[in-house]
Amino acid sequence: MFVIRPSSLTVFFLLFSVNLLDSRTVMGDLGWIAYPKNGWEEIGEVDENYAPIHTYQVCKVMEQNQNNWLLTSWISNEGASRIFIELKFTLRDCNSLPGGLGTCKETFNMYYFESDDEDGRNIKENQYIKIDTIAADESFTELDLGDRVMKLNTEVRDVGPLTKKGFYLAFQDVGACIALVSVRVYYKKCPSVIRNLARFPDTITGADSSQLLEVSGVCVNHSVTDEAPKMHCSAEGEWLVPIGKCLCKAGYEEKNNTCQAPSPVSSVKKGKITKNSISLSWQEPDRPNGIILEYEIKYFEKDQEMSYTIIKSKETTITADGLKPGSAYVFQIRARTAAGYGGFSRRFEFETSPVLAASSDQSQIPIIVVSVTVGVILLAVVIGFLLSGSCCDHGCGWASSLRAVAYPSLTWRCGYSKAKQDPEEEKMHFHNGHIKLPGVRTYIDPHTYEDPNQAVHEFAKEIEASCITIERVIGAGEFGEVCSGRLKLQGKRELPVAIKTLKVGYTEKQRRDFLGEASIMGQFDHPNIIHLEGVVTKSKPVMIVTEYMENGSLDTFLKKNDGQFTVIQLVGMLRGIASGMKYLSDMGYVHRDLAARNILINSNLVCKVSDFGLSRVLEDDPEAAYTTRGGKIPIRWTAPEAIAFRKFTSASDVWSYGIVMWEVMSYGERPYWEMTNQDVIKAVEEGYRLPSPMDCPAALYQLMLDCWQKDRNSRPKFDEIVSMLDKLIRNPSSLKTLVNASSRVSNLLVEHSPVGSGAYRSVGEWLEAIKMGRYTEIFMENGYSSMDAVAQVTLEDLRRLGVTLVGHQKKIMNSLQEMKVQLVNGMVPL
Ligand code: ACK
Repeated sequence: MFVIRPSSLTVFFLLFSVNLLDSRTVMGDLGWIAYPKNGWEEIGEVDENYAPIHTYQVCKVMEQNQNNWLLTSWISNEGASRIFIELKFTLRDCNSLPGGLGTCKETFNMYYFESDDEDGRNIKENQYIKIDTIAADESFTELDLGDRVMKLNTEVRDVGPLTKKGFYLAFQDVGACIALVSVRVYYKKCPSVIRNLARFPDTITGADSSQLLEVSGVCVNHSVTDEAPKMHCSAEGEWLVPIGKCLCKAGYEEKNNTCQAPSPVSSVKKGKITKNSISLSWQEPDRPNGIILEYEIKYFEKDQEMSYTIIKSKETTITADGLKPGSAYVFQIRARTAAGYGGFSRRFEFETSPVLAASSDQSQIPIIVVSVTVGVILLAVVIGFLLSGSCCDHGCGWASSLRAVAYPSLTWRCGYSKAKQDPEEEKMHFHNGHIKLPGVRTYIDPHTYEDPNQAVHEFAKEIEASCITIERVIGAGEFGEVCSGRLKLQGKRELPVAIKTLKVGYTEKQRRDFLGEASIMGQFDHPNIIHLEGVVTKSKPVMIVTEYMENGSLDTFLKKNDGQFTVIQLVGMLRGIASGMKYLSDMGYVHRDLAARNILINSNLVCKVSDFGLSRVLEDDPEAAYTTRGGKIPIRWTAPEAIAFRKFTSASDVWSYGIVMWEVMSYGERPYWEMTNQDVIKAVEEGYRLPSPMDCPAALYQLMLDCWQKDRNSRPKFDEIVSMLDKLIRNPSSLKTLVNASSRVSNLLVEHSPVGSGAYRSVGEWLEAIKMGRYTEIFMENGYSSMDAVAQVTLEDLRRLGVTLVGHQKKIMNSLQEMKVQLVNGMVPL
């Protein structure tokens, strides 16, 4: 059976449980034993289908010293080390039994005994281990009996770790009136899934109720590991915290969690052969798996594989010319559909015609002539190629010539249009693998392009506006509205997308800056970086189209869902952000505006870094403020050296990451609350740091403090942060130690000082001001009658005083911190 967990947070995970025993579905004898024989008895009832209902009852409420046992038969645990037992039973209310009150009980006990086989059946009752005393939520009375309404109770208990192959259960009655209607024994598992192109097997949950099992995924067919794929199977049978991914192999494209592509061309025939050319024809692959858009024909002179030529053709015939006479050539062909390239065919070998010798003594002449001619042709090809690679009209350099050869000229109705080339066929030459298609691993600053339009088309695909359906406006960006909608490219499934638009009447600079973001984003390919689908520049409005993130920006999302996630889920979010940042820093890209508002989160709670800009980076951020040196900087998120002398590096991104950690763990609280930017700069310079958020695991707060080291070289690197978070996720008990409440406050305050020097005249006034006036009396009665006394209040004190609502605790503790911060800032010399 499976249950879909209902959730307003749109976290859809299938939770699986597997029955080891369900007394309701056993058709024959259950084989359970009652001892003594006159204790528990089976009631021989049948349901409407005449199937037996195995109900056991006992009701010795008038007799003293009852000790009635009901032992199940042996139950295999099928390898599970934690099992769950669900009991359904009715229980008689003792008060409704006149005369039975003295001896009548309203509970019974459940036990278990582990054994590898059925031999354990004869063991003594005192060898059984008690699981729990079971009481009814609702007991029934005489009246209910009259109405024939029996109140059925359901109780679930779990047992683990189990170390043997199976176990017995036992139910002990000590004088109650019970009918045990059903017993279901099950274990939980995380069901097999495919995530990020990796297959994760059915996984039985761990023995410990808080244990997360790290499970490695196996890449689906035609895909290879990018970062080792892993997920964590929780004790509840949920898959959590996906890490890493597989990527479709070159020539395969991701579709519905698989990598599908056309099958190889299997039959290739030679046509006309001359001394310099070979014509070929072939048949469409047996399984095209889509519409074939073109074929790629790779050929090289036999034994010269390092120097090959590629021809692209939309037809199933080609002629390879410019070949050496009398030489063997190897050909391989592959087809491309919208899903990408299929595999290459096997190698087909054909030979050009030899040059016939006129006479024996002149036999060397044609060979020399041919050799010289071929040499000259080859030289011309090489020179031509080198020239085309290095000499570009517009000074665009190597990259653009590469693009011209690498991108075929294909235009289709709803698709991408790319650089123009020879219409039907085109040729590329490769030598020693010099022309390498994708795989740019270093970030290229679009500023290095003289023509920004060229940069955007280098890194972003042009989408035709007709492929986009705009559905609604979801927000406002610096350059225009942000909308949600759908993108349907030919041969691809429709995708939900976010669409940033450039408002009408833009200046050339605005257009450049707007598209600059796409030029940057288009260079990244990582599960924790927002994915660019493409741009619309050929029609108006100009648009940037990205993947759609259902839950929007992380700060708003966390504020809306305050307190609703487990620590592991929060750490999962942080791990994703750190992994995206590691990728960016490996690429040499410094973000400069890393903050929860610039992280987007999808329905699976996967976080992705977004908001990549050029000069406008910080102009568009409402948090960014002008510094004395004229730049605009989001002070609360920025490392001191970046504020002071604009030293932005991956290490300053690490500082910002620490602030994001703080935002996440405090569910979107504003860093440094309402302190002014100037006060924040001063406090940080003086060595003050944000205090730990409430209920924050000590290990995470320590990591934040490490990110906020003054010396940027002492801060951890993003790869270290990822490893550290992975370790915590693997070992969730390490997250159980929380920063204790009293040290939380003092972390920010190097010096402790009384709070009440002026801001509020009385405790009542303070509590009223923060709308917590209802607690004034309690505070006063418990000795917190002055602001000085209030300064010492800890979270434990609040709980003791009866402030049990987490929201109220937060409000009071945060207000105390704020007052202390203000006081300390007042003491810091300007
Ligand atoms: O918090 P939000 O809902 O998430 O409001 C802002 C708004 O647009 C202006 O930036 C939302 N937004 C931006 N990019 C995306 C995206 N790729 N998917 C979903 N929402 C987005 C953001």
